[in-house]
Amino acid sequence: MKILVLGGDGFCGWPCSLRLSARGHDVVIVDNLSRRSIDEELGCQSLTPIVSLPERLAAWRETSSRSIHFTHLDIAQDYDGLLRLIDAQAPDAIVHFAEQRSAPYSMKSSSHKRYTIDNNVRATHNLLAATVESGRDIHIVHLGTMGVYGYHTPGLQLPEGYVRAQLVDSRGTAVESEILFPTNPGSIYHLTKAQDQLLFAYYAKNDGLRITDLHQGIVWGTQTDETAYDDRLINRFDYDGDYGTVLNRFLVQAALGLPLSVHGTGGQTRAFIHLRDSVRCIELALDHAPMRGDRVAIFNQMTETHRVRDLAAIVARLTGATIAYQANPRNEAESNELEVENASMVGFGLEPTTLSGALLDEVTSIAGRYAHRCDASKVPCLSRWTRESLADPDLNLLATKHGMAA
Ligand code: NAD
Ligand code: USQ
Repeated sequence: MKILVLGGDGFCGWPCSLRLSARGHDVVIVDNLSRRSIDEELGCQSLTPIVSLPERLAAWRETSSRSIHFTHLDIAQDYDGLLRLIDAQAPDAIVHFAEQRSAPYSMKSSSHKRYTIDNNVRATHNLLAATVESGRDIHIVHLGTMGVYGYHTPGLQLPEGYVRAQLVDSRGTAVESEILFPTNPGSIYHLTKAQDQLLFAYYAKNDGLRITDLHQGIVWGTQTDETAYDDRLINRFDYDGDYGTVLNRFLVQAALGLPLSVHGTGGQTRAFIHLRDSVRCIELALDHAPMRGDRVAIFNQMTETHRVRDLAAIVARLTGATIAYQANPRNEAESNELEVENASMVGFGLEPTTLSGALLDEVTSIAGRYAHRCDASKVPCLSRWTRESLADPDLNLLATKHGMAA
């Protein structure tokens, strides 16, 4: 297949591009390198030393004898460029990772909120409109998030996108219906993914686009078989307070001898998936495209759930690290239950990789090997989500300690 990978220089997009290329697909990466610019803005680099995208692609050519092409394009800003690219490349499928993906970053200030909404909603809408305008039958695979469902203990197993509902009007008349599970996003970032869902539903209905939306949990791990071939192919590893996700952050904190930063009670339960399984799921989604006229195919892309404080306990046991409970800078439920259906991907052949000592060792060794590159002042989470948290004395103390304006 000819496949465009939008956002193919990122944490999930890079290993996915390599895997698809290794499987014999003709891959074109499309990226505006905004994630690398955000590194500059935040004054923080990936823990792992990632080389420039042209160097990455040259290394892939050398090690695999396969070529991946790159187009530098902002898909949110350059609609005509995107349409021309789709016309010129005539892809069979487009995998869409190209969005601002950090919830804390999206909540840092009004300008970060506006950027996240503008970038993500326009990126997705431009892709859909350009696909229709191109007149081509392209399977679109989008990376969405488990966070569209919200984290509020709904009291049922989260279904894969759709739920049977009984709607009751003011006269008590009940109507049975199957609807998109009501969204309950917890951050501006998650809100953009909820918006994406509606855009997909509309374009599938109105234009017959073939769309798969993958509601993905938190991705942990760093390497896949392909990124481990050569040091120049190494994947990005974010550890900072905005982009670092919880388990990867705990592993870096342990490697640096810092306490593991648990927000609030640590009773938050979240869905997780290892990077290797994430890449595998995208292959499976590409192999199981919906038919024209089908509704959006929504799959939950996660393999297990964990409470934050239990994860901290596992990492502490493995590494001897201590745990520090901190005031929560986010606006989220202190504690929630989470039960998720993931039968589709398992039915397609996913063999879930679950958290185990061996896998954690792999990530710990990355964290240990590159700990010298870590800037400890970038570790604390300082993005505060509410006016109340801006006034919180504990959080202000943390911010002052790290030289940030309180
Ligand atoms: P990332 O920030 O590492 O990668 C995103 C890539 O998209 C970057 O290379 C960036 O430069 C590019 N990009 C952003 N806006 C663009 C635009 N307008 N035009 C062109 N390129 C643009 O993020 P990631 O962790 O690889 O996540 C990829 C996708 O998967 C995101 O949509 C994210 O919401 C979703 N996701 C990620 C996780 C996770 O834990 N990392 C979990 C669930 C879902
Ligand atoms: N947390 C801590 N300590 C930390 C960092 C985080 O306790 O040092 C807590 C947070 O408060 C939150 C949980 O850990 O309760 C998860 O936070 P996270 O930063 O690991 O993940 P999140 O913000 O939810 O976002 C990540 C990705 C996002 C993706 C999402 C999937 O950045 O792109 O969509 O995971 S999901 O969580 O399923 O919505």
